[in-house]
Amino acid sequence: MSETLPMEALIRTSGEGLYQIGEKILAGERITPDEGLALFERGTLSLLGALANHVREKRHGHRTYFNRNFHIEPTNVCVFSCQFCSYSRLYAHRDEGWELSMQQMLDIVKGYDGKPVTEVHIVGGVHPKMNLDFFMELMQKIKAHRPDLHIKGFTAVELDYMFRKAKLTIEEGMHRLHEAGLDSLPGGGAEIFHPDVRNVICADKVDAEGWLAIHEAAHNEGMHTNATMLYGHIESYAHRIDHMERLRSLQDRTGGFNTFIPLKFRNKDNDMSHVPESSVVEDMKMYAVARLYMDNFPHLKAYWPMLGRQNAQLTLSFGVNDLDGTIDDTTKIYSMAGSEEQRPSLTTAQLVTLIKQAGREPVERDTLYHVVQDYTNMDPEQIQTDPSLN
Ligand code: V47
Ligand code: SF4
Repeated sequence: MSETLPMEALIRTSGEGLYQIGEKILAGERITPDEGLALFERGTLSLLGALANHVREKRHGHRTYFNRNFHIEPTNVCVFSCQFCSYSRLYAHRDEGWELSMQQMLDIVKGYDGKPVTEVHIVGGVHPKMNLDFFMELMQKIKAHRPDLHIKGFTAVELDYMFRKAKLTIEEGMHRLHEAGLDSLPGGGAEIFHPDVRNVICADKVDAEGWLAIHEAAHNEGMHTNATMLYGHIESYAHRIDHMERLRSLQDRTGGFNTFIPLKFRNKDNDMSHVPESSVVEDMKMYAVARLYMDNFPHLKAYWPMLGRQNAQLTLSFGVNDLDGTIDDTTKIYSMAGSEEQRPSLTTAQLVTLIKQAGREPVERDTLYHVVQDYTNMDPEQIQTDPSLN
């Protein structure tokens, strides 16, 4: 644990208003939307970092999670036209994109036979012809081949479209996919909930209420889900707080969220390329305030392919306790948006080293945060040379 005395000194000198907020956080009390806004507007990086680190260490010590997963992106053909998306192609231009067949996706899964991955993350564009029946069959076939593989799949945007096309209620659609083998939902499609921003950056897809209703239905079905926020473009701090407040309220009701994942907007080759990207200082403030505001979310994740591995390493001092996974994939959603990571993949040894260099303890988890293996006392060289670990 870090010492509290220097932090108390930091809080005492942080100025009118922030002092009380800091005291509240140290006492384990929830902060209000206005207090969250004050932290964004007036909190220095050192104050926010110290507070977020305090909360993180109180909850998780030095433990830093990652998992071993792979991604399948069924298609980048999409009926929607989000302004920030560098990856999708409209159906009329589908010859410029890709559409994987059932067999091609099963072959990707089979390519991991004998490898110690615990999760497949399935997410893609909203293809007008890939419907609920198609994806139910995919779930069933993946589970028939590898029953222990956790399937985390489909953003609320994909699900909203699928269920409406199948003329099913959210509850019925969710139940059918769950029965077919879907285990949990990733957090994508949330972007910024506030309509003033949403109507500009992704006007035509599911709105905030729809996104939240889908996650609530998944929670009621007994599934866990994640939540994201696309930050660092045209939104204000107040919009970020509004977004986090809606998620925090739903979590109070259901307790079904595992992880909050702020996603840094990247501006390459999309309709928002004129919008500058956020600075590293802004990124760290974002993670720190997320840790302080989202007090009922157990985990805060930095998705390293988007941030770059060095900045992801830095977030471990600003509240983050999860770095997603080894990933090992052909994920294009980020590389096409300008991420440094053109083909995101880290070996377990590289991820363990990254975490240890930040003075933290690397722990491999499964999707639901059960410990698979604790690497704290393992030498990265030993991991690198052990075939069962790579
Ligand atoms: O919703 C799209 C984002 C999300 C850009 O739950 C962009 O474990 C930045 O949600 N710049 C999909 N971001 C991916 C996602 C995700 C990723 C990793 C883990 C999990 C999880 C979920 O990607 C979209 C959108 O917010 N995105 N374009 C862009 N230019
Ligand atoms: Fe389609 Fe998702 Fe891209 Fe929006 S972000 S255009 S929903 S693939």
